[in-house]
Amino acid sequence: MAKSALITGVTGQDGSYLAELLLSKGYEVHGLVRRSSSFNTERLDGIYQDPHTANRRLFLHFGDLNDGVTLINVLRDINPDEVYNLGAQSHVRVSFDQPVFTGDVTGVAAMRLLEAVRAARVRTKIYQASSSEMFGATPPPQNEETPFYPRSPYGVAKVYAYWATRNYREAYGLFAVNGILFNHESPRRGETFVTRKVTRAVARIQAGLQEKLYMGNLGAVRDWGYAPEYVEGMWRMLQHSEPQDYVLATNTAYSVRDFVQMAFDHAGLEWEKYVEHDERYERPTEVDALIGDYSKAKTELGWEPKVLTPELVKIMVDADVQELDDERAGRNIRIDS
Ligand code: NDP
Ligand code: GDR
Repeated sequence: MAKSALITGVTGQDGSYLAELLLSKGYEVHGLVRRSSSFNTERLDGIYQDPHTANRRLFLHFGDLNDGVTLINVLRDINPDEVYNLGAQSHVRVSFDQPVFTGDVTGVAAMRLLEAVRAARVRTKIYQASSSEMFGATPPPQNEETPFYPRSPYGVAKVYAYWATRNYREAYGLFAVNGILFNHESPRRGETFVTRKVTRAVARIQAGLQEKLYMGNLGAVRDWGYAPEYVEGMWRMLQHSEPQDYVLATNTAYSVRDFVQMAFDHAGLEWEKYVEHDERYERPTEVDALIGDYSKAKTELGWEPKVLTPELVKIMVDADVQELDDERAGRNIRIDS
């Protein structure tokens, strides 16, 4: 029989790529979707199946990570083999504006989901979307043994969710794992994260639609990989014989300034002419440098990144240029299939 999976955060960057991956592997895929006053399933357009389609394998359920009763009901109805908890308030800067809300949906909701699994009495494997932001101020390189030192309400919430996951693994013998993922990006990245903000601006400046790009701290160093490869790593963690926690990263380091320069260069533009500083994009406490050591995932899961940051920059700039061309030509299609 085909395996089934429930994905929270299915409408997000990673959720949409993971849904595609699991469908390609023959899974029946269920996604939790928040009710919204406008469509929020744009990233699923490529795989959406009308409810009247015969032999449908993608199912969307209204639900919210802050609503435990619905979580129990959905889990009981589906009885999934695998649950991927990708839902979160995932923006670090915004977590300083909405710290308690972020603590609830990004932190406590992981515990709510684990409890829902127990309450629904389903035997499922569980993936928790943990983050390199948990390492925060601890200097690189960071691996599974590196101590946590979060620097934002988001990071604090993710540490809570990480320990909830480990505790339920140890206390109840659940197959529950943490994927500690370093930044991963794609043409589907939310428009306010730094990579997409930059590549979108490059496309718009090149087209004469935008004059300036206002940025925060250009000195921060990040380890940027390619999202479709990271969702493959999530899946592999749940296929391993033992539940364990893994870092996924590229083990390379570029500053935000490097990223900006590469993106403008790719479009034949001089970045210094367009980029201005705006302190509103600074954070009260910053994470200076994240560089991941993924050797455990390489040895035990055979996982390795192929697309590194310079190629990622080109993929994202090209996609934003194409998207703008399509918009302007009235072709309302997404190009990052
Ligand atoms: P996105 O911000 O693109 O997606 C977040 C998803 O969570 C969206 O589907 C969103 O729904 C959903 N969501 C938000 N609040 C709730 C809620 N209360 N109930 C149910 N769903 C909710 O994130 P990414 O895809 O980039 O990341 C996926 C996960 O991985 C997140 O947990 C993130 O924190 C974590 N992570 C991401 C990394 C990265 O570099 N991308 C690195 C490490 C960890 P809606 O569309 O309605 O807003
Ligand atoms: P991050 O991603 O905080 O690493 O969290 P983001 O792209 O928001 O910031 C990366 C770095 O860029 C600096 N920066 C700016 N950031 C934004 N968003 N906007 C700006 O204008 C800007 N200028 C400079 C930031 O200060 C930071 O140093 C992401 C999220 O996906 C999390 O959910 C995930 O857990 C981590 O990656 C790993």
